[in-house]
Amino acid sequence: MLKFPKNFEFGASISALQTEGHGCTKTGLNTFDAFFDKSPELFFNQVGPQLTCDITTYYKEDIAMFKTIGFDSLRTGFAWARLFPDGETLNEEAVIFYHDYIREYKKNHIKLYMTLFHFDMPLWAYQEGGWSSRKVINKFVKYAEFVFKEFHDEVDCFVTFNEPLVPVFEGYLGKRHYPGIWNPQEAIKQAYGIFLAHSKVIKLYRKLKLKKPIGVVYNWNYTYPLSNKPQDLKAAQLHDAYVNRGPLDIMFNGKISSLLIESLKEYNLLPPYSTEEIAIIKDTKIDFLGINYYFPTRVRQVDNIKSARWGLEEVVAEIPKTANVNPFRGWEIYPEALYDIGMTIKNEFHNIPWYIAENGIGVENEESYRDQSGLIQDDYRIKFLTNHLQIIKEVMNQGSNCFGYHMWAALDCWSFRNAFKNRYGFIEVDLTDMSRRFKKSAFWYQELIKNKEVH
Ligand code: BGP
Repeated sequence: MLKFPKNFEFGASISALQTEGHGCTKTGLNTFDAFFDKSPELFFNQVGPQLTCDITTYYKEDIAMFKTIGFDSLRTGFAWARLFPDGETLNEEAVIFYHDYIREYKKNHIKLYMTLFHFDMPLWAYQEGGWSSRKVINKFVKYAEFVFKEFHDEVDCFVTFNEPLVPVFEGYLGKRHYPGIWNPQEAIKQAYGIFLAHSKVIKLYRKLKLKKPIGVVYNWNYTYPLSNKPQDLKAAQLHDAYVNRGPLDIMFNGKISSLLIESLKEYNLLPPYSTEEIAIIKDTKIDFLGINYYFPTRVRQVDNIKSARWGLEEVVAEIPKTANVNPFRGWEIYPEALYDIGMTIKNEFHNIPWYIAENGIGVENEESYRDQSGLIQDDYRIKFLTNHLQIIKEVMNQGSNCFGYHMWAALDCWSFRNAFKNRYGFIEVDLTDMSRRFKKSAFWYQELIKNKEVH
């Protein structure tokens, strides 16, 4: 049995785009709408982001169910395109909606984390150049300022970005996000823009002298070398510098590691920041760090590198044949990485308060696990969570300052490209009539939260 401290927060996370759809108020289009419009065949069962689980209609019922499970806290977010559909004009209806929505969490005593940006770039912002445009960054800061002034008193914690580099990797080096092209130069420019936007928002927050904690949520797919060969150890360092520790160092400590600088210089990709921007980035201090953890990355050096256009082309990620893998999502299951993450935060990031902002397992066809009473017997989820919580407790015992755990997701919701293929929730959503129903794991989590004990 594992006993967690009384004030350890257990909860779950969701996001605006994945739960709101286009219901309830008018909303501007975002890049996923454009992506779906252009290539619906790329989305599982051709289901786009317009509907999702429609939390804007069902939020009272949903939040009541979250309360029944007993969540101490929950993270969702604001949709920039809903609040400012054309980037300039405020959508008053959306302001009313968010007040009602947030108050419902308050009424149910659920501490609320609100994210400003969770992959949902308004289409106008993309058309104006996305994060590589200073104009877009300034509009993002204005949107943040509005949110802070309007909602500060009701929200408990703010998050600037969820997984800041994922839209960059998936949009400019992969196919899962818009525009789905391969362009490392543009990817790097977009990434630099995101770091700057994050720092500018924090600077504004400090200037406004707001007191609620503000942080960032980073997906830390902890890097391991596939072998002990020196070239693979080097590949792991490089991967870490580009993907994990490097970006965190910029956002957290305001510094770019020398390894990253060397590699960026080699490929002529050094940051285009002005002196003033560098000063803003250096000055950035967050209050907490959220970690999304699903899987580790195991890497080796690419054989025969010929004409790499950026450092990560020197590195390849592979899942060993012996690894334990979630067959539906193709992600390795390796809870032990949480120990390494927690110790790295303790030793290299000033032991800042951190929490698991997302962790969970997506499973296809959960219908087949339904018992005679109709309950989905998701024991695989209970096992997955137990194994991860065990490691979290171990690293806490070593003094790492972890204060909470949010499971992805509070309820089944729409996922980028995968739509409703893999289900993640404690609560199932029947898309034919939108009815909700607890899964077995919800009752297990309810018990766990009540006693702060994992059996
Ligand atoms: C994270 C995202 C979430 C969620 C989760 C599950 O990267 O922050 O929004 O979607 O992954 O991944 P997926 O939905 O792609 O299976």
